[in-house]
Amino acid sequence: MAKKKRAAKAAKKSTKKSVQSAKRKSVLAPIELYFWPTPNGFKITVMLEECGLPYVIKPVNIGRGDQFKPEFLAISPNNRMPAIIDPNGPGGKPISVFESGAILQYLGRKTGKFYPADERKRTAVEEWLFWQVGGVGPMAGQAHHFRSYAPEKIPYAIERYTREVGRLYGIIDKRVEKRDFLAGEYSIADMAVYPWAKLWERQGQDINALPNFARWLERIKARPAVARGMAVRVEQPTVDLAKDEEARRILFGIGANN
Ligand SMILES: N[C@@H](CCC(=O)N[C@@H](CS)C(=O)NCC(=O)O)C(=O)O
Repeated sequence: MAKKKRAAKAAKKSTKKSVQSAKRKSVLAPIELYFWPTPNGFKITVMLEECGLPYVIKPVNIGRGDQFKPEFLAISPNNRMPAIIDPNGPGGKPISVFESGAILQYLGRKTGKFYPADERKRTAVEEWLFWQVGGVGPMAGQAHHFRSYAPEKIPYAIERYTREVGRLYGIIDKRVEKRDFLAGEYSIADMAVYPWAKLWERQGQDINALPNFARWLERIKARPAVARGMAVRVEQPTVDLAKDEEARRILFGIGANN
């Protein structure tokens, strides 16, 4: 009897151990980040670094058309990176997420970090997050396009997007005059704007006219996780759009889904 009891106890202990180890494994299973080193990609590497979440990079070479592959479209139907697969999503089951803003919110909810649960604070973060995804990203993207990549220099387009980016950075300059970060505390909204805003020079902006904006950039840059996130690269040659005609054709011309 004592022998039977001991055996049952040992079996229970071993089951508990393997459940614990399986749990540990699934908790530690890295998030797969579909990534290319661009401002939209860096938003997510910064957040993953800030949260200390394990992740693996799955390169999506957008200059070679990886974004049109069926396996990528299955998780990101808009043929844009970034996207993630979290093997340990809701209910312990995998989940995929596309759109950088949705990914930042998902990771913020998952970790309880940089996306406050308090409704007033959360609403403020969302205002500035959506302001980025609907404004800064598209406008700065068009500024890059017409200033650096368009086959002809179109003064109207260059002026329009350069002026619009200047207007948006002027809004940041006012916003951070009396607070450290866009929504008060450092949040996913700052992480969304920073990788674009740090490229102000390429967007034709004058930083001397934006002293609070410049200090806000420095505050974010000084964070070790930001430095790590912004340093992530892929083990493939990156594409120089200014010199690479094939990449320009794929990105700006006749891609399968454009
Ligand atoms: N709204 C998207 C934009 C993402 C985006 O534009 N990604 C670009 C690189 S920065 C891309 O994947 N481009 C591929 C293409 O244009 O085919 C987001 O915020 O995630």
